[in-house]
Order: sequence, then C-alpha cells, then structure tokens
Amino acid sequence: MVGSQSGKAESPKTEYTGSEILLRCLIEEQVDVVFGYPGGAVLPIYDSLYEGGLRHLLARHEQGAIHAADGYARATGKPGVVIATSGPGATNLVTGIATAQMDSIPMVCITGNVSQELMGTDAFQEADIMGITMPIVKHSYLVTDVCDLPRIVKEAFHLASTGRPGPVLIDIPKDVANARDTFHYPKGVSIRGYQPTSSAHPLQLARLREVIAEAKRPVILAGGGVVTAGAEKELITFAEQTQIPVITTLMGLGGFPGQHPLWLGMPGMHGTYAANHALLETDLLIGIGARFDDRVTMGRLDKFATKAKIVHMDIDPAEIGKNVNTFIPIVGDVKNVLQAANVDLPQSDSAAWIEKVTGWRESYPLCYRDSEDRLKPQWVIRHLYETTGGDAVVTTDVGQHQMWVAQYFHFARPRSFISSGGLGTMGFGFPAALGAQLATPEQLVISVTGDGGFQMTNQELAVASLANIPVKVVIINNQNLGMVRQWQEVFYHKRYSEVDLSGSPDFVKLTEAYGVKAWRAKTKEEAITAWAEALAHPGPAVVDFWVAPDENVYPMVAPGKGLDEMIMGDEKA
Ligand SMILES: Cc1ncc(C[n+]2csc(CCOP(=O)(O)OP(=O)(O)O)c2C)c(N)n1
Repeated sequence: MVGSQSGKAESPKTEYTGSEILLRCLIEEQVDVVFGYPGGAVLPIYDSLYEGGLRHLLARHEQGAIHAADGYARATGKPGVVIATSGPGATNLVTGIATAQMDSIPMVCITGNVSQELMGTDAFQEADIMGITMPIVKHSYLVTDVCDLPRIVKEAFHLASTGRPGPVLIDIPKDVANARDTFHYPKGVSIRGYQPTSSAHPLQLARLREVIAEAKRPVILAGGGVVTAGAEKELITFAEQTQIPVITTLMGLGGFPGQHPLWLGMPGMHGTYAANHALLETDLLIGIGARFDDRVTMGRLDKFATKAKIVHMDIDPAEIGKNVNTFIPIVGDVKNVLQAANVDLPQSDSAAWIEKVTGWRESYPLCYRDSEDRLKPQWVIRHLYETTGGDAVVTTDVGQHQMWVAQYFHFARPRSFISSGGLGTMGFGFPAALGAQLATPEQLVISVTGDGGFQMTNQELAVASLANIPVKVVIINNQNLGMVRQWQEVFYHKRYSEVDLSGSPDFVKLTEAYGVKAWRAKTKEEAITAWAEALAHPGPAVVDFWVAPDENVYPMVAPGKGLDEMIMGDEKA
C-alpha cells in the first residue's frame, strides 16, 4: 500500500509495483499535489493513486494539467509534477514542456508508455515522446527496468530544480509500472558531468568592482534568473550600494520592486522610454540572470548598448556571449554571485546619470487616453492594482493584456508575476493560476487573460469549480485577437485578417455552466462593482470586462527596428 490514508494498517510488504514505487518516490520528494489525466498506459499508476496519499487534480486537458503544474512551480520554486498517458496524452504535454523549458521552470513530467515488447510496433497509443520532446527538455529518461525507478526520480527532481532549472521527462512503459521490486529511495545523487557552477570566480568579481568604479552611466538589466535564484534582496543591496538604476525584463518583473526609486521599468518592444534610452546610452550594462533575447534587443545588436561594456552574470555558461558580446562573464548562481559581489562594493559615479534617467521616467511615463464612455483595458489593470494594493499573484495569458499587466501592475515581490515569457503560450494563464493558487492558498491569485487565450484552456473551469480554487479570472475582452490585430493595424495597413473573435461564447453563461460565479462589465461603474463583488466572493470568480476593441499597446518598437525608434502612440494621460 502506498502512503495509505485508508485507515488500514500498513501491510508488511517488501516488494512494490513500479507504480507504487513511483508514488513513494513522489512522497519522498514531498510532492503535495500532482496534475494529470489518466489513460491506458498509466492505468497502473492511477490504480496506485486510488490508495490515496497524494493529492491529484484531474484536469480537463493535459495542456491544462501541465500549465497548472508550471504555475505551481513558478509560485513556489518547487518542481511542478504532471502525469499523462502515452500517445495523445503525452503529445498534449508538448506545448507545456516547451513553455517551461523556455522560461527555465522546474518540472517533472511523467508519461506512461506502451509495454516495452510493443515499442516500435506502432502499438495503440504509442508515441516516441522522448524523441518528440528531446529538444525541449532539460533531460529525459525512458525507464527500462523497475529497479532504476527510484534513482531516476531522485535524479529527475535534482536536475529539474538545480543549476538552470527546466522540465525533466520520465517515460514509464506499462510493463515497468507493473514490474515488482523492493523500495529504497537514494539519499543523494551523483550525475557524471553535471555540476553547475554556483559561486563566481573571485577575479571576475574584482574586475566587476573596477568597471563599476569607473562607470558614469551604469545600468542593471535583471531577468528571470533573479527570481529563480531568490536573489531579490541581494539585487536591492547591489543596486543601492552602487547607485545603479535597474531595468527588469518581463521575466524579471517582481525581481526588483516596481516602486523602487532606482527602477526604470521594462525594456524592449513594449518597454518604457527610460529603460530603452538607458540601454542606448549606458557605458556599463550589468545583465543579471537575463538572456538578452530579441524582445529586449529587438535583434538589432548593432543598436543595442553599443556604448557599453557588458557584464553578464548567469548560472548557464551557454548564455554567455550567445546574444551579446560580453566584457566580463560571471558564471554562477546569481544569488551567490551578488552576495559575494556585495562585499566591498564601490559606488559608481552615477549621480548625474540617475538624474537624467529618472528625468526620462518623469517626462515620458506610460500613458493612455482614458475615456468616460468606453472601458479602457489599461484602466482595468490599474484598477486591479489599486484595489489590491498590488498584493496579489497575477498570471497572464499572451497578448496585449499581458503587456498592459507588465506595464500597469507594479510588482513588488518575486513570483508574484507569472507569465509565459519565452514561448508566449496562449492558454497558459488560467491553468497556471490554478496551480499558483494551490501552491499559495493564502494569497489572492488573479488570472488576467484575453478573450482569445481564455478559450484555449477555459475547460479548466471544471477544476476551479470542483476543487473550489478561488482564482479571480479577469477577461480583457476586446472581441479580437488583440495583439495580432494591433500588428495588422500598424504593419499590414489595417488589413485585418482572421482576428475578429465574433462567435465567442457568452463568458458569463459559460462560466455559470461550470458552477462558477461570473460578472460582466462594460462601463467603469459596472467594472468597479463587478470587481468588488468578485473579490469579496470566497470562491472562484470570472469577470468579463468588455474593453475598447481598438486599443493598442504603446510604447512600441517595431520588429527589426532599434530601441531608438520607439513609437510612443498618441495617448495622453
Ligand atoms: C498558442 C498560441 N497561438 C497563437 C499565438 C499568437 N498570438 C500572440 S498574441 C495573440 C492574440 C491573443 O489574443 P487574446 O487572447 O484575445 O489577447 P489580447 O491580445 O486581445 O489581449 C495571438 C494569436 C500564441 N501566442 N500562442
């Protein structure tokens, strides 16, 4: 019996099936919830789950399960765990695995597979999920012998959560799940060739101090690595002691307080004027756990921080020099690196520079043209921020609403902003919010989503309803695939091709059909009341905000243009 809660005495069994061993391993790893969906090849695993001991949430689609596990991981830093059956169950995980891989999220993905004697015969529901996912996992295992299972699970959790985190796949053929063995969980792991560098080289730190002391226009670019490493306090100390302003990437939001006087906002395509112009003018750019991707550099490296010496701190040596030429590479866990760097830090000679960049921040704030008759999406996000005091975990989907959340909800702490940054996966936000809420039951969790993205995974309302997960869903309903519509308006001469979402369901009725409370708001007055009632409601709630359909996200840098070519929009506060 595996972790039985059935009240019966534990049988004096010394041998267990592979599935029972798997569950014991998960309990050893202190997994408190798994998300999944059963099927033929995982019947033995689900039979063991029936005994209890591990909380399982039945998603309504494997994509929902994996994004929920991902949201759990992003909210806690602990690996999220998902189980799916072979063939279509496993392939339905692919988008979620790629989503986690692109954002370095720790996940353990368990798939069943057909029995080994059937492998390679095109058996019913056979898919080579190892092969399919090879480029999008940190590591993967096909378990061929039940006696390897405990070691593999131990290694999988270790690999998923150490160094640069990422998803690890464990594919378990049905015969292995049914085979029997004794159970011993290994105490430690030893993986040949896997020893992530955790501490910075002292010589590189000495060089860092030198360039800081010489810099006149330094700036920090903090990315998701700061959040992953839990390095937010060290970053504040570093920035305050050196007096260097901080820019946070989309994935870095919350890694440095959005209310801090040294914060300049987000860079890149929809970044602030202050952040982008600081990147253009800086003479010392210190990248911390950021990978200089093309939404930040716009792929125009000839126009990106060209006057700067670049320092790059990252746990992953493969990131150094990948996109930008690095003057001082510092490989290590950025929390350790900053802790070591913070001893004997020089102050940069940046007073005039700080005056300049904060001047930009005051002169060119984010703004939009508000309206008394039409609900503006930016107003809705600001309203969420003001009514919650920013004390919430906010997940987003992908599109315009994602950028408005990044711009108008100022995140004060890490793991409070949860979004698919690298892959940009529509359908991510709502299930991720369910996982985040289970991980942080005391916390208000808000899922801000588009009317397009919500339709990709809204079947998970069943999970919210059944498990009474009190997530507040905010649909920024512009009746369009808004971000695509914006690009067609700006770059394709208003030739709107297949972006009209007419025919969407009545989201209030749809939500109510799942037994979840819902409101609709088309004016500010309705929005204020609906949101207040949704917040006060103890269970899950959905508010469908009908916003102006033609609103665009500004500022904007067109693809292929440099950061010096920002379109500011015609909005005025
Ligand atoms: C799975 C997936 N398919 C397509 C896209 C391309 N895409 C990016 S944003 C977007 C529009 C999103 O529309 P909606 O969810 O309504 O959000 P809005 O932009 O209106 O806020 C699309 C189609 C994507 N990111 N993910």
